Amino acid sequence: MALEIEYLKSAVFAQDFPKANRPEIALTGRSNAGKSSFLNAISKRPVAKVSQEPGKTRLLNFFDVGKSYRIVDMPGYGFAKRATEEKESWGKMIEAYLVGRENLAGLILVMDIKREWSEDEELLADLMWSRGLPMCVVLTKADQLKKNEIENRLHKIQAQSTQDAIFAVSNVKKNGTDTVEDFIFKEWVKPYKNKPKAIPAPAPEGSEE
Ligand SMILES: Nc1nc2c(ncn2[C@@H]2O[C@H](COP(=O)(O)OP(=O)(O)O)[C@@H](O)[C@H]2O)c(=O)[nH]1
Ligand SMILES: [Mg+2]
Repeated sequence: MALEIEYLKSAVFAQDFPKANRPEIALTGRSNAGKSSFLNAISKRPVAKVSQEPGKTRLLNFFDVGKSYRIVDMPGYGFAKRATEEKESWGKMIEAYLVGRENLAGLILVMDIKREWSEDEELLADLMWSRGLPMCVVLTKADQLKKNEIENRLHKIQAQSTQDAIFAVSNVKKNGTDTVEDFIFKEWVKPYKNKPKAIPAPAPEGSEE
């Protein structure tokens, strides 16, 4: 089912992030992996062009999904040609968000189905693991492979990554994209909402309210 996805804002620093009042799902992957196309595939209307505007490609772009959660489109990694300094600032921004964002509920790692799991993907997986947060892997451009090749790639990436939740999709044909969205909603967003709120510390005995 297509979703109401609305661009909210772009930011780099935590003080500029929207209020942490909804669970957020980070969307990341190499540039050209198909992040924006994936966002568009699950959306009623094209929204991802926002994140392709010059200047916004290096920011965290926050999108509201219906009334229940957010997707945060992150800048693509793997800019081999970029200056080291720039790559470093990218890393710091991503890490600060993934490590520090209190309402982060999961990470969607988007990969071209023809690419191999690499050190970059492993780093992201480690970050999520260290926080005890879930992730899934979305292999895009499945329309470019035959059915048995898709199966082979799924097995290979699973062996390389040791991830459990791996999906093959076609953003252009919208094959498998809704399955991913259903999974995120059922496994990450709903449980987050039902998570018991932290119990406030009791007032010290004899204290007046
Ligand atoms: N054939 C095919 N092309 C795709 C798919 N997803 C993305 N693309 C193409 O890959 C290129 C990069 O996609 P984009 O969504 O901009 O990647 P991003 O940089 O990760 O946001 C574009 O030319 C897309 O049309 C897919 O599932 N199948
Ligand atoms: Mg993009």
